[in-house]
Amino acid sequence: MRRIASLIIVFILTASCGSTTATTTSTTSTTATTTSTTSTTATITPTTTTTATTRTVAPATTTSVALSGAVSYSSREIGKLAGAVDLIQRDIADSYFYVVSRFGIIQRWRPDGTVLDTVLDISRATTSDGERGLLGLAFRKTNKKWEAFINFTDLSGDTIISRFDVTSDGKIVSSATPSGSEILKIAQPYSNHNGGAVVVGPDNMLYIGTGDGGSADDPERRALDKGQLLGKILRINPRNSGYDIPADNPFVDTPSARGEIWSIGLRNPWRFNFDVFGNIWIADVGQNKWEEVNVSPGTSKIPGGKGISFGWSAYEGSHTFNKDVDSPGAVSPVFEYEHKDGACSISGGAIGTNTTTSGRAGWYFFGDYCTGTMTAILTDGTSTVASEPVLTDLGNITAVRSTFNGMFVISLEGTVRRVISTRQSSSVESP
Ligand SMILES: [Ca+2]
Repeated sequence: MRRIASLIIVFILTASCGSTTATTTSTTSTTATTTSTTSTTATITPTTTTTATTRTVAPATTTSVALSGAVSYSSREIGKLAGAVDLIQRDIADSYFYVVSRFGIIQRWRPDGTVLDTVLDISRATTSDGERGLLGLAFRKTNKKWEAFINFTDLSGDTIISRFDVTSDGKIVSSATPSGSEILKIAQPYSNHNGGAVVVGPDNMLYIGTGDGGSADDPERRALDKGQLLGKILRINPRNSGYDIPADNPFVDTPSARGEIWSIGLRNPWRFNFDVFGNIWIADVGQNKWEEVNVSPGTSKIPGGKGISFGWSAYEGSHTFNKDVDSPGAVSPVFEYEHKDGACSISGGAIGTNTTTSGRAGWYFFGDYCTGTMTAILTDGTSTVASEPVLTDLGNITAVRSTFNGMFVISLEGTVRRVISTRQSSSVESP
């Protein structure tokens, strides 16, 4: 029974992968799985070292699911921007990539990586020491009008979310206020763990990942405190300046809770995103031992993560951490990996489609900042059913990002590489 349920979830998550074409393809491969479960495991390595210990999640089922056979990976450098931390395609009708540098610069690149122009320069308004700087960018379209949002650290070290108008041809309008109109400011008690992601959800609301404030071990236990904005995913509806709190946010009626909060219990959700079906995928950076990937199911109307606790700092990954706080019902990660062989900090993340990563629709791709390795996992929604190494020697990986037709891995040294997957022909031929 558990097996059937898990296959169904695999199907749902696998189908959550982008275009209609990709969805159709995954349906086919998943159907094939149910009829020939053991015949084509190929080179997929079932997760052996990262089985989540139990909390609210049943033990990982060790189903050997082979969805698409083996793939091989390669990468190709397309361009460089020092301090690169993000890459976004605004719209399928706009082929340019917006590449974000922590030093306060946003460039537009043609898809071949050549620079078209610099569309934003807030280098004088931000400080980029430590984990600070210009950290994230998102675009939103409302009634045919585009706007852009950035997440950056101001000169006092506090987090600012600001807004810009965007012209129909994709230029960010910053002449009046160079760093945009302030939407939200969050005081940062320490220099590290500033979060950094700013994401427009499938419901067209703005989601913001905030770190727990920094230092180490969540010293003021902020991450599970619903009265504080730190250590959370927030959900707001920006106005031209300032914002409204959506009436359907989970804690708007909870006394002493901040209505902006969408999810709690996060340490430093540096990169998170939604797939096209509304599931949320959060790569949360760990403390001393465990890096983690979290998934929470959702829809386009009620995206994943609503009212969910992801555990920190009662838990680091699925392991008890601060014993003086608890988070009953916290969701365990679907995947975690230990700090060994130099691994230290997860940088999420993109969900593959058959357009971006052939043969790996529905898989989640991420990197580690310290080892420079990239990994792909396939989850059934509660645990990981397959994982495989993708590429190594990628530098200090800051993000893995996807556009409408490509997947990219970005390093702090500035290198942006396109990730290429190639399906292998079947290796199960008879002699
Ligand atoms: Ca967690």
